[in-house]
Amino acid sequence: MTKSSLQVARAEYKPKLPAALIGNILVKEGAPTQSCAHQEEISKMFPHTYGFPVLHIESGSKPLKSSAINVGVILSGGQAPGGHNVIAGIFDGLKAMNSDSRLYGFLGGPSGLVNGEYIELTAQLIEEYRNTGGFDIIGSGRTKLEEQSQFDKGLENCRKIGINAIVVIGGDDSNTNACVLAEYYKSINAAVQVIGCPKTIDGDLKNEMIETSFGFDTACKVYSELIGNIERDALSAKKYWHFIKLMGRSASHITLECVLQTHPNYAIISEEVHEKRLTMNQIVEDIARVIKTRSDNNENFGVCLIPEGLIEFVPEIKILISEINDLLAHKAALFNVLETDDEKFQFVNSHISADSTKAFNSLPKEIQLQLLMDRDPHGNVQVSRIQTEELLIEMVEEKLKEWKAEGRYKGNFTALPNFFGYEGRCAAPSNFDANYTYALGYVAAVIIGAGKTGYMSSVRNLTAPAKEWIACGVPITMMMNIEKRHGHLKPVIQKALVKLDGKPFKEFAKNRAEWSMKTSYVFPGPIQYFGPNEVCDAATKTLQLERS
Ligand code: FBP
Repeated sequence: MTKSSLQVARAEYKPKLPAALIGNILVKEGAPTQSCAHQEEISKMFPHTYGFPVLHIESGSKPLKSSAINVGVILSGGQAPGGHNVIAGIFDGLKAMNSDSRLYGFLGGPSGLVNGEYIELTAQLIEEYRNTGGFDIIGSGRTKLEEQSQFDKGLENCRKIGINAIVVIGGDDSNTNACVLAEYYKSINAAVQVIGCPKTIDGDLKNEMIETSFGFDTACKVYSELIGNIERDALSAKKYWHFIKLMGRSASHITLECVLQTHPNYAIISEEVHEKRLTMNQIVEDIARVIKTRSDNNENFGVCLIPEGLIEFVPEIKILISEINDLLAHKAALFNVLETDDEKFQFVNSHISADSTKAFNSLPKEIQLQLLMDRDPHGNVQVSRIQTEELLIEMVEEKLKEWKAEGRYKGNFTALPNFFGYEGRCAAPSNFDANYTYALGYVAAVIIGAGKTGYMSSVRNLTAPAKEWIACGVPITMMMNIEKRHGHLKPVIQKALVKLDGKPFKEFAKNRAEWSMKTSYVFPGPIQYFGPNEVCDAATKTLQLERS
């Protein structure tokens, strides 16, 4: 493949490592840990991996050496900038401990482990991918690893290849599965370690020990650049309202971060919708109110940000989706033979509650069909395929028409829909993500070298310069609680939603009235890879505020 000039220059970038990972390394065990909730239940479910100590990785007095280890790496779920650098970090970390160690990549996500599809990740191959975006070195997939038969097949494949450790690079669900896999292998003395790495642009895998998931920084910077460009266009032309949906399947961290970077006129945060139990009609009225007030000031333009997960947080639609989920899960055979849209709508309407029927029939046909589309392998509605931005434009238009007829609104409303998601997931990692991911991979190798299993690689103190970052291994069970997922109680890593009493949301809440009326746009411009530190290396506003 032909390389762009930036790719060639970027390949030379040497990610900065925390000082503790350079030279002699010491792995120190802290005190035993507990899960963040439901300690009794979780400890019973994970008898072999529960309560492990945090591993503190510090500068030591002698080099960390290991026997030759063969490691298999899996990229799981949605792409996130920096995945290739995690792999480079694992590779360099393993080789630093023993030059005979080898790294393999399972192809196409977790299914590669089960089906025994893999390649060796050689120095030469990895060289081609350093500091690049994407997961294309081995590909990713969303196969759920949860059945014992899958674990057994995976083990058989590891034994055939001679693999002693697996690194799962994934989000909360994939790391939950990594923990279950670690527990199972330990319980049968399989001698295969399992380590996780926190990945997802959604930013919802974070807690006391994980300050952010990788990819969030770069993706938000890409979206903010695009939003800033649109804001400037809106300000120049003064004739459009831009409704921009942003990725983030459940939590609204991406939307909130982009709000803080670009100061749009309106933004919805799903967690607030949930907390205040706002109906679709209330959301629409509030957007229309801002449009009207701006229009009264002769400003018939603006920018409105919408998190893609919104639809699942609106109370009446949340109930509707859960009823449709149950219906599609339990009566799939009957539903799948229906041919026409009308047959499908009739079938749904005759199986859901009266309130949900009302909510379903209030939606335009396209959205109704989108709600009936296939679920992902984890049973989630594929919210990135639901055109919430179009839905809101249509509903706001209707509301403004009503107000016009009543003489309350005199402006012009022309809206354009946008969706930013895939534009950011494979961008070349920012300096922050390039450094962070390389360090996460290196830490994963050190944890493997220390002979541990059931841990997640963790790098903290992320608003400080990279050399001051703190490296550790965190027992995955420490992040677990019990949640109801698709009708069953399951041990899962707690998903971090936007906290309404957290500093990032409060910053938005403090300024939103002003940002909606005065045009206070900020234009962040494209990610810079070369130049002054304050331009190139800054962490997200979310991280800066959370750690301030
Ligand atoms: P992960 O949680 O696996 O990192 O994926 C996140 C995400 O990018 C969401 O923001 C989005 O809703 C989803 O993936 C889209 O998935 P797909 O590309 O499989 O349609």
